[in-house]
Amino acid sequence: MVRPNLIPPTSIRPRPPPSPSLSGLLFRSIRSSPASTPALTPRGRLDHPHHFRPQPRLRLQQLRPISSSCPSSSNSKPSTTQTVLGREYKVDDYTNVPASILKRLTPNPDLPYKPNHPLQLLRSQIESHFGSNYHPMASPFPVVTTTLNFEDLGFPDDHPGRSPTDTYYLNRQNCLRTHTSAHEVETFAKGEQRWLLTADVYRRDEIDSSHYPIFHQMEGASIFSHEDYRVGGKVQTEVEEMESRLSRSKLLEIEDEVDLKMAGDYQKGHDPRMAALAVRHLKATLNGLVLELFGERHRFETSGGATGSQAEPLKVRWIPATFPFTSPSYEVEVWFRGKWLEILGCGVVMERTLERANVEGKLGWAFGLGLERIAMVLYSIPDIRLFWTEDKRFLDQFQTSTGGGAKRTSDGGLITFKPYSKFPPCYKDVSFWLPQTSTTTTSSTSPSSSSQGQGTEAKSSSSSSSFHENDFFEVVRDTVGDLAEDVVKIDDFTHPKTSRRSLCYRINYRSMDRNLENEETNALHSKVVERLVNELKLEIR
Ligand code: FA5
Ligand code: MG
Repeated sequence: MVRPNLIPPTSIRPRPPPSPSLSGLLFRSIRSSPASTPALTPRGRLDHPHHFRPQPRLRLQQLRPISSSCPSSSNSKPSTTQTVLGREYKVDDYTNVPASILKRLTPNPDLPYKPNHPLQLLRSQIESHFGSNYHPMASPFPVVTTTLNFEDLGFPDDHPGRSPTDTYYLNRQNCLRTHTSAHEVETFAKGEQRWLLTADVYRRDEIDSSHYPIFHQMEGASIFSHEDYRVGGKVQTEVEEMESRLSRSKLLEIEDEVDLKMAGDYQKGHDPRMAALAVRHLKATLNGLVLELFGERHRFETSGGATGSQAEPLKVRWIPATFPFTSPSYEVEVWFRGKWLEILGCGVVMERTLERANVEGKLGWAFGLGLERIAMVLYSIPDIRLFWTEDKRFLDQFQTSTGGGAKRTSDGGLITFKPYSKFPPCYKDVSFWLPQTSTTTTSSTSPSSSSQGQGTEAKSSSSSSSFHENDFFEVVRDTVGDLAEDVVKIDDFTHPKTSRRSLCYRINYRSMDRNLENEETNALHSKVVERLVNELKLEIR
């Protein structure tokens, strides 16, 4: 296994006060379609800007003894500390990592380094594309301080992404990193200027074919000294080279008409000419990456070469976004299986990030991409759970002729996943009344109380003040693991007289590897229902 460079454990630093100028920032991207209608998320929900109000939290078996990778030498205080990969963490009122996630930390997930795994192929293809100018790194230890994950990056204290409904906390000071941007400050502080960093990240999120609580991101960044931005200097030369290479290639059509103001505008401290050049460099770099990753496949599919799959033209679009640590900010989406799939977020690095890293006189950009999402599009992998399977029928399809970085199978074809089985789904519904602790009840189309996306994934809001649907999803995942293919809310009802609210979710049970008997599904479903009653205090209808 190649681990080019390991980042040392993060240290706990005092929390600086949140920047008042950022406290009003929205976490979720604000998608402005030309007609200024709210954009639909991949799941067809409205993606709202939202105003976050902290809410009482629900705990999943918060203080139960937790399994650990390296058992603590003393078992005298099992409920006050927990050990993660050999390090001890004090349990407190924020602790919310369920056993099903802790188990996955052993061994440290490293799919992007597993030979002939699709994520390994993709990581090395991206690293080779960027070439020797960019230093590839990994960061195997998944726990970071909240300072690194949030404060250093300008997330205000009441930012929804910080809520325990969205983030896995070991305790108030430490969490499972929710994005690779958590390593920006320390990486810049080490003097790295052009780098790529791959790591596993963790989020409490919905359950469907493109969301998983553990996934992998690659962070990339490039910063230049002010001198490099002079007319005819290094940045301009690189931009012109990349742009002319892109315009020579007619393979892809990339839609990019983002309004600068919608993307957050240039930062006050930046010379607008330099910032504009940084944006051009960012866009040319990432459009070049999109072309590298999807160009050949696009040609193959549009020339009718895709065996059996519906050949569709590849569409890529740039949209404005909001991240507390970049401005202007963007997201890139790819049209996949009839919907827009967001594959990365990016922008011009905030001055604050470089100040925290003690880097002076530099300006540049960063991006964070979801490896699974790109691999799904690239190799036609229909379900994000497949990345975790040990089934040879999956893994054998990613054997390449030349190993890392190759896009071709041993017989020279483009790698395209061929589903080996599709066992029948088994739907089970669960309807329940929300606990009557709520003072206000908002409808499901009101602004969400939650957003992870560091951040922009849309969430459906189910905001009775003590219910968050991520808690519901967590119970499902923690009970049935990968046997839940997706979970969809199918009913939301408020009783006209009592104002009590009830919700109904449909859980789709399906194994990727075998047939699930109805009896087994019933037993699983009963366990889920039991935990909903005991842990979330829901009243089943
Ligand atoms: C971020 O995480 C930012 N840190 C990205 C960034 C880096 C912006 C540097 C600016 C500068 P976001 O939450 O949108 O952004 O996630 C980035 C990508 O991760 C998404 O585009 C998507 O491809 C992937 N992703 C997000 N949530 C999930 C999930 N639950 N499962 C799989 N992939 C996900
Ligand atoms: Mg996003």
